[in-house]
Amino acid sequence: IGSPTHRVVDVHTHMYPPKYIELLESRSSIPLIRKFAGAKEPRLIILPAEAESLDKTAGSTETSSSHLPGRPVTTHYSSLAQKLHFMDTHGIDISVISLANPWLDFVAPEEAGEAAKAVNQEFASMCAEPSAVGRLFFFATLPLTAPPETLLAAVGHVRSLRHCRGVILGTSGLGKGLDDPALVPVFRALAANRLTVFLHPHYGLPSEVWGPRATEEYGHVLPLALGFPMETTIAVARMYLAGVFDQVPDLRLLLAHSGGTLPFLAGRIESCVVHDGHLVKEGKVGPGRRTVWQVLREQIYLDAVVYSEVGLKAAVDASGADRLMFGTDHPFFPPLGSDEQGEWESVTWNAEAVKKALGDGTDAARAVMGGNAVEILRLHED
Ligand code: 5CU
Repeated sequence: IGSPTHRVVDVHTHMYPPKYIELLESRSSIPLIRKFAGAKEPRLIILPAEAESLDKTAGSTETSSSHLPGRPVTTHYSSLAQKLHFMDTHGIDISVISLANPWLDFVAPEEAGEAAKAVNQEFASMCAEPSAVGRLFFFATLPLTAPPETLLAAVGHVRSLRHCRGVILGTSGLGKGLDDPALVPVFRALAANRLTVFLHPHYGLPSEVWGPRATEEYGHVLPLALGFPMETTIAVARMYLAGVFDQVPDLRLLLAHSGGTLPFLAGRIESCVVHDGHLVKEGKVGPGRRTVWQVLREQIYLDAVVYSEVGLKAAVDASGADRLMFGTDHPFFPPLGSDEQGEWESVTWNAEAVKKALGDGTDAARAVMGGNAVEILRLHED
């Protein structure tokens, strides 16, 4: 896909570095990595919806891998050489790697600061490897469970790391979501240091929503296809309603999965705001109010990980083609019927969606495939 003048950049691509893998291996409740008798690779079990099937496996003799909870931990999760091979296979020039969910959300407050330092240092070292220089940048991880001073110190630490361009953040914040006033100083510090926040879901929706048949019969489809995007949508809507974007106008958010359902639902959010008697009475719907549409075009970027030109066109219409950036979600969604060392159809679907939505070889398509990321994340500065 790439050429010397038109870089292809993957802004949504994860890694679990060795220290983090060790941490997950040492755990007995989710998130964890566990070996199962008869299975070649250990399994990574992270999603709340997977905890139920983990419990069921405990009392079962079934060892067929399609019945085991989670996903196999292959070299794609932690190996730098494998990441570079994946990039080469798909014509990706530059990747902005990030720790995958659930980051350090579960780490005890007194351990979180050191854990974040270790993980961020591992990312910094990977990006500084001779084979990776100029090809890898990263979004760092914050110790959100740590005391406020440790958390703010972590922002200071990551801003000094040469290849760091932002931080990856889940939706739980300090435990009360991203509309928590206590997070505003953190957002201010990130904005002041030009660190983009890559907002990524993990928790989905409560498992009752999926009904009693989901665990046995529907696999990962409902939590991943619907729970993840709704979680992101709700988190950003809450930030908008709390006025976070006005309080921190320099804050820049890159939303995973093309903003969840935000491009599709922004009009409905707007209508509900304007027709809410309570908000109107409180003067929150006055002439100075920035609409959700404005915030989408001024403070929000979207990745292009939506697998279809239909969703991608909505993202372009909402945020503009100059705010969209290609991504793969590697190492998630490997091909199940072909060699993992070859092409991944999950990647091809996203690249095809860009071509179909914006035209093959157009300036807009090239911008989404890499030009936007180079500018927005300053990837020309090594
Ligand atoms: O397959 C999955 O569970 C995931 C995940 O957990 N996180 C992600 O970014 N994509 C897929």
